[in-house]
Order: sequence, then C-alpha cells, then structure tokens
Amino acid sequence: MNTVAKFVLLTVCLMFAGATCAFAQAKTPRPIQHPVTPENPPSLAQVVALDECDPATFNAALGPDFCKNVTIGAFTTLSDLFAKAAAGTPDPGWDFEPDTLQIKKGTTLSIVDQGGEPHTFTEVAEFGGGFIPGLNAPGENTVPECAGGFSNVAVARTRILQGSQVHITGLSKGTHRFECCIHPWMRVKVEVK
Ligand SMILES: [Cu+2]
Repeated sequence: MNTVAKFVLLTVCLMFAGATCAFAQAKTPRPIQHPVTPENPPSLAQVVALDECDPATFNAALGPDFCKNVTIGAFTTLSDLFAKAAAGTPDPGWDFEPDTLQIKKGTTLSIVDQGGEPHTFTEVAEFGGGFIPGLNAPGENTVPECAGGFSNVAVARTRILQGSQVHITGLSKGTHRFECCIHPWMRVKVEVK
C-alpha cells in the first residue's frame, strides 16, 4: 500500500470511529443530577401577590405611601376590607396567584408583590389567622408563625414590600403552606416533588 492509500484508510477509520462515538453519546441517558452553573440556573417558579388597596383611605389611616396601588377603578377601602373579612367573605382582590404550585426539588420560588401594600409570605404548619384580629375570619385564631406581627423578627423577615420580590430556596420534598400574616386568606400550597 502506498502512503496515500494508507492515509485515506486511516481517515475513513477515524471518521467511522467518530460516528460510532457520537452515536454512543446520543444514546447515553441524560444525567439525573442537573449541576447549577451560570449557564444552567435552577428553574424558577413565580408567585404574584395582588391587592386592591385604596390609597386614600389606607394612607389616611396607616400613613403616607403605605398603599401605592396602580389599580384603576377597583379599589377597596380600608373599612370595606375589614367589613368583608369580619363577614367571613374576605376580599378576593387580595390574593396570591397561583393558589397551588407543583415544583421539583431545587426550584427557586420567586414571590413578587405587584399589589399596592406590604404582604408577608410566611410558611405555616396549618393555615389560619394572621396577626391583625380584625382581618381574620370569624373564630379563626392567629397561627403561631404569625404571632407577634412585625415586632417578631421571624415574621418581619417574611415581609414583601410593594414592588419588590423575595426568593425562597431549599424547600424540602413534601407539602409547604404559605400565607400572608396580614391578610390570612392569601394562601399558597406548594408541593415539592
Ligand atoms: Cu397580605
């Protein structure tokens, strides 16, 4: 065999070997572990906090700039909010969306306050009342995780201010319940698989 023939044969062999190798790689199962790198960030699941606070009545009672709502024409006054809660029919405009969420372990929860006033996103063992008795459903008591209100650092650190967001990471597998300690009918159940 001359040199050119040997070279051609070698090239063909290498091409075939490469094709076999690529084919083998394609059939290799995808790894279960999903390493987190800047190119491969953990997946994100978003929860939005909404409300319809009426700036005029809320700010008159609670201070300037407490409620900075952008809602057009659908505001609920502060007294109406309390009246509806006391009647056991809390205002549905105060809401976490979605109400239930299924995520994989390792997913980051991002909670964005798109309402006009502060909320909390507080994990509780069981859903129940918040720390403002007048906003709780009739007969509903404050859950331990909300007790003390914002004077309790554990509650204060779950606060989300209007226009801001918080991230929650490291949720264990199983069911997690979150509620707002101010408006306790704002509830989310998160199933981590
Ligand atoms: Cu709230």
